[in-house]
Amino acid sequence: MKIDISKELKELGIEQVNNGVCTGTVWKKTAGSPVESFSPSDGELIASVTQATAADYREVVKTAQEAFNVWRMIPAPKRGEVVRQIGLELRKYKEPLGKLVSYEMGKIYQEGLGEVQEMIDICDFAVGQSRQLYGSTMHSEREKHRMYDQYHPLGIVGVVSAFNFPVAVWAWNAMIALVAGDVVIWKPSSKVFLCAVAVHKIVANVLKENNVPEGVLNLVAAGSRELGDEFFSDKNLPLVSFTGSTKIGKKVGRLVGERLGKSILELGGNNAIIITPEADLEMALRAVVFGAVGTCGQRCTSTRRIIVHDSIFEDFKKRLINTYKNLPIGHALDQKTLVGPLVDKWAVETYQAAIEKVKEEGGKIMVGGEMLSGEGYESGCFVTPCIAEVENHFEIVQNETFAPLLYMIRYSDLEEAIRIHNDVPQGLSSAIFSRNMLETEKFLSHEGSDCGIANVNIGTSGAEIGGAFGGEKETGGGRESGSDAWKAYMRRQTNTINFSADLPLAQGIEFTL
Ligand code: UN1
Repeated sequence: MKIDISKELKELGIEQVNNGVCTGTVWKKTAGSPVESFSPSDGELIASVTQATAADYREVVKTAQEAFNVWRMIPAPKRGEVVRQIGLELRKYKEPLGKLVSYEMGKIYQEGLGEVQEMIDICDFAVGQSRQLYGSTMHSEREKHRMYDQYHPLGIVGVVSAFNFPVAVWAWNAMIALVAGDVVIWKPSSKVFLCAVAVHKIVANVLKENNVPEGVLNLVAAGSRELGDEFFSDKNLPLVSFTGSTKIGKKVGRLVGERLGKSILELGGNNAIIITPEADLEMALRAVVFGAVGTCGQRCTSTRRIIVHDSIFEDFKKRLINTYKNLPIGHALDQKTLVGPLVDKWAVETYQAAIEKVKEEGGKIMVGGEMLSGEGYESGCFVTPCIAEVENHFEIVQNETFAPLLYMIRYSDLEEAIRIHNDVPQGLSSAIFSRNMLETEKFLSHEGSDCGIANVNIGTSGAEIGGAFGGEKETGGGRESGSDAWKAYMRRQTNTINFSADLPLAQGIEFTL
């Protein structure tokens, strides 16, 4: 199937060969090697991006530093006004950008649109936040003293985003960073450079109109060969927000930690849904299927495991298998498709290797797991989503496979279900389906889910931007997006002011000269 998106590419300003470095409105011709971007839906070459070199990066850092000195002095609500306009501009480009996300990354168009909507939503959130960068005041123990804390801008925030959310993750970080008075250098995944170029073309209109200095929003499109450790070790970046695998995240945490920088790590998940006998099974079914096959199983919040009560296990399994057999798999931009391709052939190989491992360890494949070929599947990136009956302790189950591979596990009492649920190294998202308050409250209590996100009668993926997003254990502990996640993008300062004629010391210490 051929779907032409040349009109959208033109609207977004994507050329055949694009520069990979931008400091806001100025694009820089770079000397790095080009990266060609192919659509996993039809294997067609979309366009290419010339990568930044380490020298280009250093230049960008200089521009960003100068920009920070100006940007931090602009009042936060005025910074919010720029973000408000970015939100309006994104609304104008929602459809073409959603299409490019879908075509370059492979998620279905509905999810592409949803991703741009997340960008718009975080802009709205950040505008409000720009007037709410609240500190606290506290009563001093000393007479005629006042204490408070306040939040100051941090500096340059490095944002590394993964291929699966080519635009939204940047927005969660960048829009909050902007209202916080920070400047941003974005290093996107090399699998989806074009999406990043398109985003920068869109925001350039707003930056130009508002005379935002060059260096406030920067793009450095460089793979790890062009620019690897230097980015994380760079003392010029007080904060690095990294989204990606646990394996690379551990290295990032180490490199940033060695220089005592701050990091927000948003790493792998191994998200599970507990389905109790008191669940609405139709609702649970939709949630599980969307969670497991949405974005072809390539969300960090994708449902990887379902822990189902013995009494409903066979019934639920039957319903799931039936649904899986009828899932429309195809081109991500075909409106009928519910399951698009995996991001590339390498992902297909990883998927197949995982399925082999499941079998080796004694798991039972119940449906799917094949690579598709023939008409409509020429790109070699299409697979049938798989369900396997397994035991939680299998090594493969303990690891995140970034593909539509769903594990079914049985339980007989809720304590056991929660124990199985928590018995993995990761701790991102989790859910329970039940209409029994005693069960759901237990799941949300201290002895319940150990994840950063815990839902009731909602699946594991598709979190709203208003909450803090992130997870515990090997998920890295970072929080992005809503709630008070903004605090990580600022430095806190405690201030004590003496308006008496004396100098009383805290803790009642006498020190007379
Ligand atoms: C990710 O996969 O890195 O909750 C982010 C969700 C989306 C974000 C996922 N809002 O599924």
